[in-house]
Amino acid sequence: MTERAQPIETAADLRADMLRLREEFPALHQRVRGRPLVYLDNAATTHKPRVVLEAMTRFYAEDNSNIHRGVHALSVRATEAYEQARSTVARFLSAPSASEIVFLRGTTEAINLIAHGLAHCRLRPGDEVLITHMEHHSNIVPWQMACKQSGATLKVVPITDNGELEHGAVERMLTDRTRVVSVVHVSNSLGTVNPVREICALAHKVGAVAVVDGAQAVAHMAVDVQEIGCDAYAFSGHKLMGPTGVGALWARQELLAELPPYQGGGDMIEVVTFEKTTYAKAPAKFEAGTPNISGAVGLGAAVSFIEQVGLDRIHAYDTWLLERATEQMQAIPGLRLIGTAPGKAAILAFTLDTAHPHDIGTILDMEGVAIRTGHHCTQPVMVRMGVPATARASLSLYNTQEEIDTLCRAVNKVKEVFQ
Ligand code: C6P
Repeated sequence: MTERAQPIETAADLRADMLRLREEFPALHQRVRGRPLVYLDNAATTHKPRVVLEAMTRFYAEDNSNIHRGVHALSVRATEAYEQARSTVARFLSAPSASEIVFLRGTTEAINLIAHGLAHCRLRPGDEVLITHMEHHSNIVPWQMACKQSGATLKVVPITDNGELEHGAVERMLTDRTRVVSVVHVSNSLGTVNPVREICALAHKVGAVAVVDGAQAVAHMAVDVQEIGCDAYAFSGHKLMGPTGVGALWARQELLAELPPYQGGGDMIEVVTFEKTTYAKAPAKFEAGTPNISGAVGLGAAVSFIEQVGLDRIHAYDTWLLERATEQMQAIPGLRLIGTAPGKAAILAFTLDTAHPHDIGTILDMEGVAIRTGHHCTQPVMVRMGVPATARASLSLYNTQEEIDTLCRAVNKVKEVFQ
């Protein structure tokens, strides 16, 4: 059988298709403060397509039951739906096995689990944990806690003025005492895309565990954990068009086997007596209690939605929109973009010479434009960049060129007000 050639999609086709997809997101079609909503706070959380909302409603309407516990039909269906979502997430990350996917509350809980576990089983006084200056607090504080508990030292890779890791710094800072390297894939406050593949290879040269915070990456680029070569990868469902309160940790089988359980309770055990308890194998070992079943189902639907759209196409559209937004924003006098690394993701953090970021956010809100302002849970980045806070517009596949125009018009309005 001869293979039919796929028609080549033009940039205009891609834009038209993304515009069609926008129709799938009910929350986008509303007025805020009398104006059409322009939602540019996607790094904080994304809106949900109809398929995700429907999958969760259908789960509650038809299958609702606890999992791994019942022999009745609904429990079997609920278990199947939950485990199917695990397989979907494994495929999405190109993980070797679904049993390496642990469902948790999100990135924060995933990094806490790893840090807590490594503090117990690997870290000793004098060991070192290497992170970077652009980490989200959820990839700083758990390691500080782990270091405090174990006597290890936290070391921080410096960043440049444009928001990149200092050239050669990771290699320079690794020592034979480095046990963990934990790095953000895409910075939420700078947009920088870190060379995680190279960093993981360097970490492995000194025998360190390589952890990647993928919270901002998964919605914007194809992630293949085997290709990256990390030992653990964490992400949150809600930044990927899935529900809040659910996310996933992928970690190598051997690492999951070595880590102690994070919490004790139902479904994570083999045998319990008052003298001794033996634990189930991963992932059950890390999923004590009734998990967020409908959340996992919703996450599975979100991942399938993203896969169907195609991350290569999403990336191409993101890049197009980011280029336009960057060009337009750079033309606004007194606007400083914070984070200008080459190849950055679709996150535009900025300050204005005349207005505080919170004032920018407030005036933009009056125009129906939703952005985030503040330190974005990356206080060290603010200190490094010499700003108290930034305003941040973060893009998603459903944003349009017209919305970028509205953003820029609204920023100009802020300038007028604060002239
Ligand atoms: N960043 C932002 O507005 P949770 O809260 O667990 O879903 O994700 C935490 C997290 C971890 N790493 C990075 C790089 C992140 O961006 C986030 C969440 C949001 O930027 C809320 S602070």
